Amino acid sequence: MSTTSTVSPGITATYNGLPQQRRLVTSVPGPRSEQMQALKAEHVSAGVGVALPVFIAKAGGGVLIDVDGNSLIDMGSGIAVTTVGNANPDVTQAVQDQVAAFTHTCFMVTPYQGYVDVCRTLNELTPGDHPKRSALFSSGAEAIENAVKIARAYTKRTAVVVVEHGYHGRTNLTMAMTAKNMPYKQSFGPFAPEVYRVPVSYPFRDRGLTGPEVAEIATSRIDKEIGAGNVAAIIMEPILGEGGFVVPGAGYATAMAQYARANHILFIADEIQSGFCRTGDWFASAHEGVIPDLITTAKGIAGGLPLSAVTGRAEVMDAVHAGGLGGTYAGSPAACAAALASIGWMAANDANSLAREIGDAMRARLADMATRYPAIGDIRGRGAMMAIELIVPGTTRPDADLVGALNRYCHAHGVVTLTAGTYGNVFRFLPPLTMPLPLLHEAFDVLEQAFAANTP
Ligand code: PLZ
Repeated sequence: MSTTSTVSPGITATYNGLPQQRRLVTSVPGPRSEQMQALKAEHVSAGVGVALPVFIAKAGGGVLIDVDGNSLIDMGSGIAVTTVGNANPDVTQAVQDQVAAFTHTCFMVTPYQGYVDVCRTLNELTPGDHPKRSALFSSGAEAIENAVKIARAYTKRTAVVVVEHGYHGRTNLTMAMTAKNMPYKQSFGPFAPEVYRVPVSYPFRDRGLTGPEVAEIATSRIDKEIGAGNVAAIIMEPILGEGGFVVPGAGYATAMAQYARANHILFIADEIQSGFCRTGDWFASAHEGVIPDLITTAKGIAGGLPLSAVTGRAEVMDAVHAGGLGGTYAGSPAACAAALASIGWMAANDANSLAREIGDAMRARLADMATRYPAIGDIRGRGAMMAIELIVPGTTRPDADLVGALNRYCHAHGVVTLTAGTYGNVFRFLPPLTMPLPLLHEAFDVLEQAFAANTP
């Protein structure tokens, strides 16, 4: 094993006592992580993969500390979850207070105030000032499942329209709604019926078509192949997350929402990845001024505790019979306490400005790199949700191998990065909003070195 020794130059900040620096004291993964990885292979289903087999002991600010003592820069936030920072002190305090008082009652048996407070907060924060209601669940997929249940109960229709490159989860219904086969769907069918997929605006690959032009193709497809009168809901991510941070062309979401309204179809925004200040607004729907009928949230809502929600028009949310929505752990007291603390932190710290500042820094670094590395075909995203799509220079042919090589380089050099995209050729950046800017720049220095080492 080769021992490397890399320490960030001149970074003195700490977060929760953790020095905010990249520090490598072993190879990555180190020997302890390798031992743990062997245990994992022995005891954990092979179906559960890991992107980087480095076992984590502590985290906070902009770093993950592994069991070998390496300090890695966190450019993923556990897939857009720890937006307020890992082990954010406000969140840990609120959770500790809550679990010391009671851990669980089941809201459907004997309720508690935290659940109601989270719903009220969501009703206030989400786009639109119409009367709203919310319901809480545990995972993103569960929120999507429930949004579909609610939409079907309200409209008394069954068809659900989703878009190409969309991702909505791994349960049976949400697998059907997710576009990409590998690794999400392969060998897991049959899938839920009445799910239909239409084109989405993908400016980099649409050969000049505008957002409204792609929406026209999509809505005509709905008319001709499904029949608008059979459709309960159109569901889309305002920025496609797993699909590669595709930002649909201006006017696409608006046109889809208008078509939905004209045909008494509910328009549902899946903000599970894009919500809660990630894009520089509380919700990414706001960038287009779209007011969804229902909105699903999870991930960044609760600083790392499992919580998800469906929020929407009161008359829609109340159309379900009493007892029709729930779940043993849905809206658990600890997760509700974490959500209230996280949202409170976002409001008190102007998290949207932090996201925009981080986004501006990332976009500038990536634009600069694009002048030297023509494999960067597209730079896109909003706020602290930014990505590059890599192609064979001079074409739009996806270069997934290069993304893989860059990803391995970043991991080996102490930067935790994530990939994405239907073609596997997107490199995405989702730092926590507590990331110190010098550390963010260091992560991009490493990325630049990765390009230099892996391109001609
Ligand atoms: N909708 C928009 O991004 C989760 C998936 C990670 P769950 N995305 C990360 C993986 O490989 O499983 C996601 C999302 C959008 C729904 C979901 C599903 O959320 O909490 O993972 O169920």
